[in-house]
Amino acid sequence: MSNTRKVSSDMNAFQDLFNRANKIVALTGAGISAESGIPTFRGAGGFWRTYKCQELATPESFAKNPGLVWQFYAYRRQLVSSKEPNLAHKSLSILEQNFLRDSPQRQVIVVTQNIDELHRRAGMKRVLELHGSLFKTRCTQCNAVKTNYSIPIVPALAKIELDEPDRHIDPKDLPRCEKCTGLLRPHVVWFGEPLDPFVLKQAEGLMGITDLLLIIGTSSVVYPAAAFVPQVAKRGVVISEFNIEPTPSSEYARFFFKGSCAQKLPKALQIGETMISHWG
Ligand code: BV8
Ligand code: ZN
Repeated sequence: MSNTRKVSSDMNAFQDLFNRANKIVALTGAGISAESGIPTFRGAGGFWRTYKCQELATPESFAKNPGLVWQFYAYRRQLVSSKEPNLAHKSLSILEQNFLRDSPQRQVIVVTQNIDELHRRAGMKRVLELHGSLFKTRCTQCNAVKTNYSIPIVPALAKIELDEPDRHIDPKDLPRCEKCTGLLRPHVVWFGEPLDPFVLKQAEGLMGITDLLLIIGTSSVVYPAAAFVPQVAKRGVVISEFNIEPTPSSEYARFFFKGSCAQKLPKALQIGETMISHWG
């Protein structure tokens, strides 16, 4: 028997399953923030100035040139602070509110690979950030983790332009720890670094109990996040993917909704125009 299982884009069939799901997990990636004007990691968005994002987002790059890596993150802090969550973020937050109000036995939880905090800014309460946040710093000396929303984070990192030449910043002018004056780094998970074991355990726990997994705007190439999908599929749980193109996760998906998730998600989650317009 050939295993070419038919993947469906039947919205009614999806909604029938959606209406019976009680523990919905939404695994999100950079694509959910694309319509907010935040470039993704793949395709054109994969570069910052002449550098591949994936090469800058490593401990080696930071050790070699902390000033350049800080320009990359300061630019993204600046950009994200000037953008807004889009309908995809908002539909998940509205769904969470609707469940809390009307059917508390139903839950939706976001497990995100993104570090832009747009889910939180859209009002989402239950968000697990797998890779940290643009707006947290960690001291490389004493490990103190701090939230920091200042734009610029330090004067030397003010008004970073995408097309300006790389600045040569004296390390003493980079973000420093208030407690021990150690050099601060973004509190994010770089390539080659392990995820926080506690966060990973929580994510694996959620993947072990979900009865509907939504995969939204992720290329499903980054591990260990990408490994959650086969883990859930093995339990026979329905997986629904929202993306503009197929990904390695598509083979596990029962539903695939091709297109921008900002368009497809509100409809799939039955979030009406009025609810969105009244949303904070
Ligand atoms: C680890 C924070 C082990 C930083 C991020 C070989 C060598 C070295 C390492 C590896 C290797 N092979 C595998 C690895 C492991 C590596 C990895 O997976 N590499 C990949 C690239 C092959 N993983 C790691 O290194 C992880 N750690 O494995 O540690 C270990 C254990 C013990 C001890 C030591 C080590 C850490 C991974 C975390 C890296 N940090 N972010 C930062 O952001 O600066 S990941 C980074 O990529 C972002 O978080 C981003 O979200 C994530 C994944 O990308 P996506 O979110 O999927 O975004 P992407 O741009 O790729 O795709 C966008 C999608 O949206 C596309 O599909 C597109 O079609 C779609 N889309 C676009 N527009 C829309 C849309 N969809 C819907 N609507 C739209 N409008
Ligand atoms: Zn310190």
